[in-house]
Amino acid sequence: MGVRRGALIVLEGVDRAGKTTQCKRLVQALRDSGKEAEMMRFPDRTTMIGQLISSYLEKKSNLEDHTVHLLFSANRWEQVPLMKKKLEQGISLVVDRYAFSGVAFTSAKPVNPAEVAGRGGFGDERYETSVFQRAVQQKFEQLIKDPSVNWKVIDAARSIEDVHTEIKTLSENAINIAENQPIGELWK
Ligand code: ADP
Ligand code: 2DT
Repeated sequence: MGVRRGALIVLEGVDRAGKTTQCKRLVQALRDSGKEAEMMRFPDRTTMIGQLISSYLEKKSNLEDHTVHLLFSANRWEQVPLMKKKLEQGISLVVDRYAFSGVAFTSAKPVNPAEVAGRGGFGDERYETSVFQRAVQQKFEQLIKDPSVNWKVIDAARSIEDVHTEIKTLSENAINIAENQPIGELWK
């Protein structure tokens, strides 16, 4: 019998929902229970493409909307061979944002720029305004209607511990199911 493959576990949501906190907690908990798990995040700002994205997000450079969308996409594709290898080796990947953020953020951009400008907000990076984040949230709500993706909706307005307990249980189930299934492709 071959190695049982790992699961691809993606945490999506608006800024400050607690994704990074929960990804770290989840990887630690999975490891503590003897499972192999690693964390990844997108955008991965460490690569050459990631540095272009980072500069754009920090408003140090401007990029045309389609161009930056494709950079985000390329920034995932450049990691796909490594991700597949790890999954095949039985390592579960806990990923802080993935292609759903790509769709949600780009498609939220038709929000009236005049309305977004000047509103107080979150941090200083591009997209970090409450108006834009509301538009992103609505896009995520559309995306989770897609039955081809195994979505679980988590109420993030609870304590870090309560949210973690739920994510851990759901992830353990997902890992058990994934073990017996071939690696699929997103949106195929
Ligand atoms: P994201 O990665 O979604 O942007 P973070 O995990 O970085 O969010 O969390 C944003 C901030 O909120 C951090 O200061 C974090 O400690 C805090 N935080 C995360 N989860 C919770 C929670 N369930 N309750 C209260 N504060 C939280
Ligand atoms: P972080 O704050 O999580 O580093 O994200 N984004 C992300 C996109 O617009 N398209 C994408 O494909 C991805 C993965 C979400 C930085 C910002 O980048 C946005 C917030």
